[in-house]
Amino acid sequence: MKLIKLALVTLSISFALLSRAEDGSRLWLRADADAQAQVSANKKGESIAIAVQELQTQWKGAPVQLNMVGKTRLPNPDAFTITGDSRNGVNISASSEKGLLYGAYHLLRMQETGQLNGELNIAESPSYNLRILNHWDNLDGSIERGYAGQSLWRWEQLPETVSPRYREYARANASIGINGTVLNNVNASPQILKTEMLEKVKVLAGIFRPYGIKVYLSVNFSSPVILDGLKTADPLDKTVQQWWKNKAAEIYRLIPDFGGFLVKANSEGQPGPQDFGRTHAEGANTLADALKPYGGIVMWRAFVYNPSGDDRAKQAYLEFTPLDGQFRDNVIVQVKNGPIDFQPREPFNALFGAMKKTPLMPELQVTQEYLGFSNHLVFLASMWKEFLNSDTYCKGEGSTVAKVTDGTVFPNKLTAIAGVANTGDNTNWCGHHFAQANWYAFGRLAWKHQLTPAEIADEWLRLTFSSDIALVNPVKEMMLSSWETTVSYMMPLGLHHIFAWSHHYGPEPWCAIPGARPDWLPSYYHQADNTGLGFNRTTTGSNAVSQYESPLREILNNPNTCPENLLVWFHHIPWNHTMKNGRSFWEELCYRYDAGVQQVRAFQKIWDRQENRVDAERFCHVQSRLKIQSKDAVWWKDACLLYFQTFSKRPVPYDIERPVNELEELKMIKLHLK
Ligand code: BDP
Repeated sequence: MKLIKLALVTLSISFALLSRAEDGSRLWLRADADAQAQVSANKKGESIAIAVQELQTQWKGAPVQLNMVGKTRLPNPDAFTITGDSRNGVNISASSEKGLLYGAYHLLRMQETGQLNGELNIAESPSYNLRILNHWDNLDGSIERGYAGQSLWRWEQLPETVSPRYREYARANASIGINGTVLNNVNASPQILKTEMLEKVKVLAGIFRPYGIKVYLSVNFSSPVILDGLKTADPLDKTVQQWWKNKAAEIYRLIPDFGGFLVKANSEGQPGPQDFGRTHAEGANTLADALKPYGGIVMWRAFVYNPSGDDRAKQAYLEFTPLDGQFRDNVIVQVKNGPIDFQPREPFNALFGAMKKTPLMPELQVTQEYLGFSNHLVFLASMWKEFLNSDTYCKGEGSTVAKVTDGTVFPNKLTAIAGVANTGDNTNWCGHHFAQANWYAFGRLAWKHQLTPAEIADEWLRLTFSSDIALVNPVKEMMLSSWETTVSYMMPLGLHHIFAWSHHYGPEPWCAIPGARPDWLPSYYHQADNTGLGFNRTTTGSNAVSQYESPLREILNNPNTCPENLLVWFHHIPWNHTMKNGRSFWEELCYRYDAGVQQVRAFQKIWDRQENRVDAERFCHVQSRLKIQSKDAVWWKDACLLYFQTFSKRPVPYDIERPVNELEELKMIKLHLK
């Protein structure tokens, strides 16, 4: 008898543990679904039905009424108001179904993060009208720069078989306001536009539609030639124009609310209008004309540079500013936050503010191509806010990047922002549990760029882990310092692109591949020599500073006023240059690398203290990732300091941790990553 009892007890304990097991698959949507709220709506519809169902099962307050109101009251279709009292009766109003859905998710978020205290008086309208994820997913299921498994899209099973994750994906996005998704890689296979692929896209579009998400596709500029054997893809050729018109008609027959095209042209070997002596504007306009009758748009990327040219950081500006005013009104130019390429820290791209007659949309990278893949804990909201808050001075002080892209400074109707997704088919979606916070933060900032990283981290932690302040406070601090920490151990003081060849994971400042494009090698960027370190982009160098407005260009041009965190981005700094704190530049470099290492160690301590507040599965996962991050930070520090020391010929300050690796051994590390 005793034995049986014992067995039962053991069984129930393991059941309890099992039921507490957490694999991260529920993301930030973990509210219990056992509520029985009274919810009514003055209209019927697919999205309203979702809003009603979400509230019925999760809302624990007073009855909720969903009101569809006229456009005069709420002109932005995504906007909503929430009024009333959470204890007596709540009203959510919007002029579209989507708006009501966003209102429902907002109310639930308030409940789950403990922000309800009776009276409700909320009015929200999105910062950007289009809030889009870019998936760099290939048709064979692989993901370029993806670190969370294979693509979510099972092309080989579609259109017949539909994964349950498609709906979960749509729901997660809708809950944070994302309303568009580009399904395939910017290095686009022309095959995506074949009829049989479009039939598959149609199924995804149908699942995403009730969640307010439109589907877009990346297209290859040579599609007319490759798919249908046209003699040319010249955008001014009549047969080519007709081809795009026919293709658009075919797409819209299948997907009436199709969003449009994303195009990477004449960039890193992709075909484009310049192959035919045409401009980016001429290329974009041909596609835009085809989409125009259906309300579709073209997102034309400005990520362009070529090996023979000028300083890579200047090229997008040089190619695009002469075209300002030449694009159709359904074209928006998509510009990466920085002028090079999603580096750990970059100044903003000078195109922001410079294109006065063309709408621009920021492109952020949610996937951590240059920030430790899914091994390092890096909360990117801090980086994105620094970028969005950067002052372009294009219409005087206060013309921040956010304001020049959200319709405030320039009255553009088309406003948008894109994030390169970090999702894959891993159970926890993003590889690292904390990488989910970056997906979340992208959506939240796209919706409301005024939110602070602290507010976003706070919300996310409460939704994803717990509202226990003994967890929220220290872990939030860790998240908030994690980007700066990573910059410190990877590329402090404006260093950039000193990554290992091709995979961009570890350090290889010494990398030299015979015959390689110079602008794909670290020495192009760091310019280390016996006198100092850094790329001279001042008026005595490449003069990239002059692409910025005054007074910013003068501030950047002077090493004494240039922000120190961008010092060697803009200047070749002598090793003995005196920093603001009195240290020499070399010493400061050493201290920054060391600080990065020390901070990751501190993260490990913060996390270990959470053992009793986090389920074992997620706790151990994050703990083991932090170990990797800690080891990698030492690897970065030793590699960079030992290598740059061969130029500086100065000692590593004696009070910081000594190198534990030999430079020659570090140089032999070759990772076989993609
Ligand atoms: C770089 C990536 C490359 C992308 C390219 C792009 O290394 O894989 O194709 O950007 O954005 O960051 O087009």
